[in-house]
Amino acid sequence: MSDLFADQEAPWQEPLAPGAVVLRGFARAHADTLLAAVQAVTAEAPFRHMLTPGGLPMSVAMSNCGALGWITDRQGYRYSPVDPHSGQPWPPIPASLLHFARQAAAEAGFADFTPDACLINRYAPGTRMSLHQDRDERDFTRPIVSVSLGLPIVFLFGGMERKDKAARIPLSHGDVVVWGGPARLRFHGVLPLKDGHHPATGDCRINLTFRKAG
Ligand code: MD3
Ligand code: FE
Repeated sequence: MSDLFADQEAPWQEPLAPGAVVLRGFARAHADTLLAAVQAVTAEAPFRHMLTPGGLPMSVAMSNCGALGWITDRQGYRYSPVDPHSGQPWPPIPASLLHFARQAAAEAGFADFTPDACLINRYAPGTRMSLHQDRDERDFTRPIVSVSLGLPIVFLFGGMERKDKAARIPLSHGDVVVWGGPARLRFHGVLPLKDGHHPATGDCRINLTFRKAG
């Protein structure tokens, strides 16, 4: 962190690119509430390592809440109203999470954001996510709101093509990023999580992404 910002109070906005803004620390004051909601959801729909279409388990452990959940298996990537682990609908998005995501989107200039899907990613040390686009949602005019909790990570923010050079953006506990407009389909990923301990999450990082999928 630059000394220039050492006396700046969270939250503050850091534009990344047209359509993309980091709300530094926006979730910090709500972290315990958000993590309690994650705990409640994952008691019903446990974290699991889904299989990629190629048959390899993802290194990220995932769960979902909402009317739709993002899944992958040998059949491919898609949204499903049912948790394949239980055969039951995903747990609903807790009101506290829904309210938080709506506030964050509004802060970034996207009024009336009502997500119907919240993907919950858990990173253990060594876990990474390679460059990809999020394009399984129906309407790319809706933003995605992402929330980082626990251990910090380096986020890769690429361009519209896989080969485009990716910027490295450090994301830490309480940071929220809103991706909309022309940033919505940019390639992105994260570098491997480094070992560490965080008071809020222990030895992992939790990322929430709120989406309007259907
Ligand atoms: C930029 N998750 O779940 S969140 C994902 O940290 C995903 O768990 C990462 O990429 C994570 O799909 C990154 C930030 C993010 C999410 C969606 C985006 C960045 C995005 C969609 C378009 C552009
Ligand atoms: Fe993504």
